[in-house]
Amino acid sequence: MSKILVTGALGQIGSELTRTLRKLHGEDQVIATDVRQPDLSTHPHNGPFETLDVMDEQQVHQLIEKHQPKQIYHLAALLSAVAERNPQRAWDLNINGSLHIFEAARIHQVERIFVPSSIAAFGPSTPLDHTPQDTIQRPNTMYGITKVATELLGEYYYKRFGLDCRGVRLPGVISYTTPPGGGTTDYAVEMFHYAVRNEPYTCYLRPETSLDMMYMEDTLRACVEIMEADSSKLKHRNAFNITAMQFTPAQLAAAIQKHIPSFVCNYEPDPMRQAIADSWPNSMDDSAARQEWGWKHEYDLPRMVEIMLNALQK
Ligand code: AKB
Repeated sequence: MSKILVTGALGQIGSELTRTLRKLHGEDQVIATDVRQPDLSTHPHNGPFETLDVMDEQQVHQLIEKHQPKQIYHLAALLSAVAERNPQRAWDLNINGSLHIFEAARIHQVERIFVPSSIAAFGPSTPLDHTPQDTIQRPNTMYGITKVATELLGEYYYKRFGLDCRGVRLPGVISYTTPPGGGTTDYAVEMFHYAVRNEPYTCYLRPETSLDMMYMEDTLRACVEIMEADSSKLKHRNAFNITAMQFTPAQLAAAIQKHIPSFVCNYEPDPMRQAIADSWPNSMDDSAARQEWGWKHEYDLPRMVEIMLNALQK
C-alpha cells in the first residue's frame, strides 16, 4: 500500500479526513501533519503524526523525502475571515505554502495531490445564482485570490509536469467534531452549539444571506472520490464546483427551531464578513462534478440539522 500525507490534519476537515483515510488505507499508511501539536486528550491520533509548517520549504522537502507518500491531501490554509484580517500571512501560507507542496511533490514523484478550492474563488462579478463551473473568477478577498491562484497552479503542475492535481470548490462545511476556524461560513456551525446550550445566538451575517453548504460526511466522500476518480473521464480535474444545500441564516435558524422551538437567533451583521459572503455565490451549479465523476450529495438541510443536534446534545 502506498502512503498518504495530510497537511492541516488538525483542522476541521483534516482531522476527520485523516480518520477516514486511515480507515480506508490503514492507520500507519496515513501521515498526519500540522503546524500545531495534537492535544492527545481531545485528539487521539492513532497513526503517525509529524509537525510541519508548510511555509518552511526545507522541512516540506525533508518530510516528503522521508515518507515518500504517493498522495498528498494539502489542507493547510488560512480561511476567509482571518485571511482578510492578515492578508500578507494568508498569501504566505496559502500561496507560498502550496507552492512548496507542489514543488516537493513534483521532485519526490508524488503521484496525486488534492488541493481544495472554495466558493471564495468567485467574486462579485460572477453570476451569483447557479454559478457555472467555468465562469468569471475575479474574487475581491485575499482568501479568494489565493484560491484562484492555487487552482491555476494545480492546472499548471498537471500540464507542465504531469503532477495529477485534483480538487473541489468547497462550500461551508458543517460538522460537530472539530470546530472550523476563521471562516465566513462558521456561523452555520456556531448556531448549533448555542442552540443546544439553550442560548440565543447573534449571527454576524444578515438573515437573508444565501450560501452553499455541505455536511462533513459528504465533504469527506467528495475529497476521497475525486482522488479515486477515473482520470480519463475528468475534463476539469481540479476545482470542481460541489454543493449539497443552500440556506440563509434565517432558514437555518428556522430548521433548528423545528427541534428546539425556544431557540432565538439575533442578527448583528459584521461589515467585513458580510461583504465577503455577499461576494460569494448564492448557489453553485455542480453538474460538471456530477457528470465527470459521479458526485452526489447525501445530506440535505433537515437531515443535517437532525444529525448535528443529536450529536451535540449527547
Ligand atoms: C470560509 O468560510 O472561509 C470557508 C470557505 C467557504 O472556504 N468555510
